[in-house]
Amino acid sequence: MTPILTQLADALSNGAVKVVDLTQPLGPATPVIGLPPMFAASPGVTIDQISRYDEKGPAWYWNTLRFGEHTGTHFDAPVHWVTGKDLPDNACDTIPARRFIGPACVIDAGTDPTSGPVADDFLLTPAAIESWERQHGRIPAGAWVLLRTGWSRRTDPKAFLNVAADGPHSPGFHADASRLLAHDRDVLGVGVETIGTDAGQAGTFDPPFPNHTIMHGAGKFGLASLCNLDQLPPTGAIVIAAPLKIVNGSGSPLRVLALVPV
Ligand code: 23J
Ligand code: MN
Repeated sequence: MTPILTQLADALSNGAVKVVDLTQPLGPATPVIGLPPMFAASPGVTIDQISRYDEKGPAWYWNTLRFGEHTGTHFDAPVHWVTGKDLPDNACDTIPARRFIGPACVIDAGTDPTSGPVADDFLLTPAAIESWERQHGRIPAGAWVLLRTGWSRRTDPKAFLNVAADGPHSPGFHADASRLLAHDRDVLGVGVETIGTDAGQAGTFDPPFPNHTIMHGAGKFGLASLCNLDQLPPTGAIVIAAPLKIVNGSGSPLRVLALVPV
């Protein structure tokens, strides 16, 4: 009997398992979330050169980075939200590393027969989750639930943020869907292709930003601005999403990798 990780190493080298990168590039062009003007804004990315094989460092190249914790493809820790502020192990440096890895359940918003094609204000409902489960099986405890909307195809930042006079419009979760996933399925967290894990209009919902409120209040995580979800099967992939070990960090840009059987 071949040891399980030797099997994995063999599968990676012979192509039976591929690695899919679910991460967007992080740079000055990375879009940042816009909040109503009474709230403080998160800065965009700046990358300043320290040296590049020059008089400031003749044999080395390196940069100074500046960005908000919640920039680009990033992780949301429970401490990010007021509902998760007093939970144990709720920050980037204290979450047990075991909780960064789990099976992926990929829910395609565009193929749900009851909702039709993905509208800008699409919300995943408990009924859509239960319909997915009838086809693919029950979402296991400790899963990453990834909402596939195709939103990452919006490469123009204006279309990606999709801000109208009444605020941003982008898909997300109905509050009852977040409750089902966090409380009844005990997921690790949810991942989305949009700028944040709440719908664009979620500031107007009851409660405001219900996915953040419910997920983080239950000690669950978020993954925002994912891409390449179309390369994942509905079940069968493993997702690794480990944030930087920022002391008391509320979140972090990260590299999100999926191991996918071919
Ligand atoms: C702060 C306030 C509202 C939201 C967010 C941050 C995020 O989406 C985030 O990146 O966590 S909706
Ligand atoms: Mn965030």
